[in-house]
Amino acid sequence: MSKKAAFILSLLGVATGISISAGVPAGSSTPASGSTAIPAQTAPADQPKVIQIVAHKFAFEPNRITLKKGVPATLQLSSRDVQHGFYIRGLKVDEEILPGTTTEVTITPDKAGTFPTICDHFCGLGHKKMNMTVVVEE
Ligand SMILES: [Cu+2]
Repeated sequence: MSKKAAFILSLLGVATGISISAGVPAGSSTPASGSTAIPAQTAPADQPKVIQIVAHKFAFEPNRITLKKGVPATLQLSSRDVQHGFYIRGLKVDEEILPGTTTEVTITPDKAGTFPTICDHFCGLGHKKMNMTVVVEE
């Protein structure tokens, strides 16, 4: 009885092993070949716009940026002093900005509007006033 159970289990194990090993190479090879072909032809047009934002007590520089709806943009966030946050509620962006590193986030706004952006990591007495504006144009 236990031998029979072990036999069934081993069959299941083999079957599972086959389906996993067959699925992984097929899935990973398709995107890899696709992404090598794209940069050669359309890399410049597809390159997201890069915007650098520096956080410090108690402001962001620049304190207003403009993006386009549906167009990807890469935000490079850095801090001049302590840890800050970067929270755009309306665009579902929530990042930590650590001193000494650049936090990169690429967003593609799906709606136009004016989005208040705040530091959501307490950084001192002026923290509550630390904000900027992200404008998304249609
Ligand atoms: Cu803050």
